[in-house]
Amino acid sequence: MSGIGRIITELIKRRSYVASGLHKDIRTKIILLAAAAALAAAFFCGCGEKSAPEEPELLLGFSQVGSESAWRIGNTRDIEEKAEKYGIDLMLENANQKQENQIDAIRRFIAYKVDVIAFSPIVEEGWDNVLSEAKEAGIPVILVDRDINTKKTGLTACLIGADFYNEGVMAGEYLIRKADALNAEHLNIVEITGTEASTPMLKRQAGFMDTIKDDSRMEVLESINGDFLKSRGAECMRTLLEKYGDKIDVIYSHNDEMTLGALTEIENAGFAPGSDMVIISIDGGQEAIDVLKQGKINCVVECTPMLGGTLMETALKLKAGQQVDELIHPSEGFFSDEQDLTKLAPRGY
Ligand code: GYE
Repeated sequence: MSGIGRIITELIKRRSYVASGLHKDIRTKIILLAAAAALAAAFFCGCGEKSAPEEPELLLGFSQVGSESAWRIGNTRDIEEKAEKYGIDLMLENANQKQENQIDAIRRFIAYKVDVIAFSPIVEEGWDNVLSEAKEAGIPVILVDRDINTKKTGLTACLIGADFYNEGVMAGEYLIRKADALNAEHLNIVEITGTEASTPMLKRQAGFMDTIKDDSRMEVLESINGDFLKSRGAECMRTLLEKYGDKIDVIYSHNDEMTLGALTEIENAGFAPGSDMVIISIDGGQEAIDVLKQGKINCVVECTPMLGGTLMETALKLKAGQQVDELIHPSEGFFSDEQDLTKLAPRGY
């Protein structure tokens, strides 16, 4: 394609995406204006001349789950910042917690012929059709944060995200150490889980349960779905307190938001979180770490949302036709009342 042709196609591709939320007529006018501007620019720059070499470019479509937590907001911000840093054009869509919105977004990315598609699947099932469409269009797909479950092969290039099973193991191991430290004979545990059928929910539960299952001191009273939301965490805690009251010894919550929601309810019910009840959380956002330092949370397993740099590097490799690792886990630790946290650097989310 000629230089001018390429400029026009690119402009139409980009501008029409930006305008996709607008009325169709306005959109058409914007596209025509963009095309006319490109033509005029090409004319005044001197038609037959060789244009300056273009920067290597990449158009990345990313469908985010929503804005349900500090983790998620930090993750979105990091992806935006790293796209800017790597000179990558980012088409970012927020699915507001709905799988059908993610499917629609992926279809739009395919229609706009992005170079690479990335998304954080809200749940594991139900992606075969739309991902087969991306495969047919020849667009590589990167899974960010969460995994999918499929019998088909070759639908995705790789997964960049935390080892959620190991996070559950770290939570369970902390509890075993805590039981030793407390000389506990028996501990009644309640679990507030993340979004049903999502990878972090399934694996954080499995890692924790596998770790404590052979310890006869541990009894799980109930697992209840808090959907990773603060308001649901509070609701779940109210239900659990009404049902079990002071029988509850331990709360294992799959993210900081639900933990923070639950803490208010625990205090309202007259209990001291962190001493009357052991509180274990996951994510490690600043607010939860501050509460841990106050002694109201006992352990926070780290889950880093800073996946943007690896995402951009992987997308560039895929566009260049290079091999990428199928599974990339960031390294993660945990924070607890066993440690001196006075010198801990700001968390950044
Ligand atoms: O723990 C939670 C978020 O998928 C790791 O989703 C992510 C989880 C995170 O909303 O806070």
